[in-house]
Amino acid sequence: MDQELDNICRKPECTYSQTGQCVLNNDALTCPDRLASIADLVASTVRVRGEIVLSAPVEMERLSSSLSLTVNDTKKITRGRYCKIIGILGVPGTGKTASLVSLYLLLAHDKLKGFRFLDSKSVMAFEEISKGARRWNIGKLPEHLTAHTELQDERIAGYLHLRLQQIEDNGIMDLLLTDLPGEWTTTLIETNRTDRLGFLKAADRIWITVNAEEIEKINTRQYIIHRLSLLINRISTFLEGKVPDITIVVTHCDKVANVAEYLTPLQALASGFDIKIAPIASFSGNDNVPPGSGIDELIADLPKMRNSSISEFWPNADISEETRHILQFQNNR
Ligand SMILES: Nc1nc2c(ncn2[C@@H]2O[C@H](COP(=O)(O)OP(=O)(O)OP(=O)(O)O)[C@@H](O)[C@H]2O)c(=O)[nH]1
Ligand SMILES: [Mg+2]
Repeated sequence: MDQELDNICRKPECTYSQTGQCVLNNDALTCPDRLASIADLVASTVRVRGEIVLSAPVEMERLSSSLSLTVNDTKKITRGRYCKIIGILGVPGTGKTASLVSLYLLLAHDKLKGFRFLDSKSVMAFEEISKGARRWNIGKLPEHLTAHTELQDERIAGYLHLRLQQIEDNGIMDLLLTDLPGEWTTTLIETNRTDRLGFLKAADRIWITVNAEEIEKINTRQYIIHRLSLLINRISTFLEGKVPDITIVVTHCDKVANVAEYLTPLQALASGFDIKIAPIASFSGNDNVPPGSGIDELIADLPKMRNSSISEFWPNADISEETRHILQFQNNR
């Protein structure tokens, strides 16, 4: 504090030099007890005010008010940081949102094998979609633990963000996962509608959810498999051969035994990319299958990127914009 201002008042208890306020509420410039000249006081006050003003707060990332992240929001996260984009497709009710809820709840309870939660820029969105599952106390599993997904803007994909750490080597991985309404997949299959699927061009992985119960039932099996093959072909055509690996995520595996054998013929559709099959049970009413089964394998498979030098979680080397698919996608919008 300025030495001059320690002696500006006749009263020893005066705290003007600390607070800038007279304890007697006198105007500082006309106070009868002041010692310093008005000119000194004005000059010193300006200096003191300069000193006591707090430094500007560190600018925090501000994300839009919608719960999931917009492409613009993701720019703030992807700036200088490699994020893996996971595009999740699947017709309504096949368990896209449930898989995200299950992943989030496993992380929240520190039960995702091999990983720990570090951060999320979309906690509120995860909280929102997890509400139903949080209310479920052990007992009979309700038919619907998640609500049908609806977007604020029916044409723009929203993203959910997670930052995870792999326990084995402390590597950090940022994920941006879409939570889309199933109709986006239905219209891709039925009418080849692709205008709102541009984000797939930036995807590092595509998950396609399918309900194991519908594969198990003989009367729906062939129909579902046929539609899955149509979907994979549509994606492949849309992405003009630059297709990331696809994982067929077989949900509801708490309810039926393994149905993967019926899906393996679909792997023949992979040309220049891989098709993997991953059974999961996002929730479970079956004592023998813990809720969240298979989610850890799904996540552990993500760092294994095909044909990529970026196989480690968090590469130290700078990545040029040309090799960053999300940046290309953002720049081309
Ligand atoms: N038992 C069990 N139930 C599941 C599983 N996955 C999803 N469900 C149930 O199936 C319902 C539909 O799942 P959602 O995740 O909402 O389906 P979605 O694919 O997001 O559907 P849309 O948002 O309509 O496209 C949920 O309410 C869950 O109760 C699972 O692995 N096991
Ligand atoms: Mg949904």
